[in-house]
Amino acid sequence: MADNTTLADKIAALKREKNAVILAHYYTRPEVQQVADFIGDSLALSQAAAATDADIILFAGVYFMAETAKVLSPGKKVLIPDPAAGCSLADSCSAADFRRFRERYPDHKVVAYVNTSVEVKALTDICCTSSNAVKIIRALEGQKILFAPDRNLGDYLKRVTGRDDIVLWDGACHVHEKFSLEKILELKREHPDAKVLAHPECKKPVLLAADFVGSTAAIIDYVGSDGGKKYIIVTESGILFELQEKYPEIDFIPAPPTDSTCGCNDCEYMKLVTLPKIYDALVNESPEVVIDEEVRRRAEGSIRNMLGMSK
Ligand code: CIZ
Repeated sequence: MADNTTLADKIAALKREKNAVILAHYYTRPEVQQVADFIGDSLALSQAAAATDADIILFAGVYFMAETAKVLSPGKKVLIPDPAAGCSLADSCSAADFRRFRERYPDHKVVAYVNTSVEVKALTDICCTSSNAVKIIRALEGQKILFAPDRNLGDYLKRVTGRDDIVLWDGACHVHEKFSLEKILELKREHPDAKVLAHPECKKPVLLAADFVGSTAAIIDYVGSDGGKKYIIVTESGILFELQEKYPEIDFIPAPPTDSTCGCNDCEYMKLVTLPKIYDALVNESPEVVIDEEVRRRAEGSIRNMLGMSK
């Protein structure tokens, strides 16, 4: 069994040989982020997928992200190292249920978070990510809006934009829902000099206790511009790798989930992506993401609408 360093070298050689690019999400394992050509949130990764001239995109992330890359680059081979890397948000919103839900609001613009299946995106007018959701909702002033699938992000959007009338789907991210106000307050008592930075998929009481609320990219940027020395980070623990790489002199304290006395809050799906699986996927050029062309075409409209509004 090769060690991680050897595997990383082999992965680099395979990428060159096959003109492949690895896109990795901030929530993946540190050693996975280290072999990536591009690390980012789902917005930046979808922009990178749309722009790359590689023949193969290996998506180190969860399934809906790889699907988005395939939608934007249908002529390329898109590989997902572990197709079981799902998403509780995407799973909370089946296309059949969503279609029925949408039919109840025929005069509403349908805005769906990218954390949805390609079939749900095909039923959507405009996608959004946590990086651009506020901007997209604000751009729809005067129009009725249906937002899916994250009720916490949706509730946050209502508060920030003053749009109380947004109709919400009732889904949640199983990782962000596990943060509790009690644990955050405990950490604040232990570290009174630390600011709390939270992801908008967290529940309202957690967000109200935070000094800053933003996407992973926004949290990383905030630390860069804030000038603080200590932060309590309330999102999936994978982000700590990028934070520590970028700001080694700063102290980051990961917030634990409710059901733990210590440790980080991990997304088990993101952690399914490992170096051996990346290596195997590049060798075999499989598992590959395959999407029905009609569904892909319809989903592409909602993603391109988002990209157009995110410039
Ligand atoms: O949009 C993403 O990539 C997710 C899932 C989180 C974030 O805020 O970046």
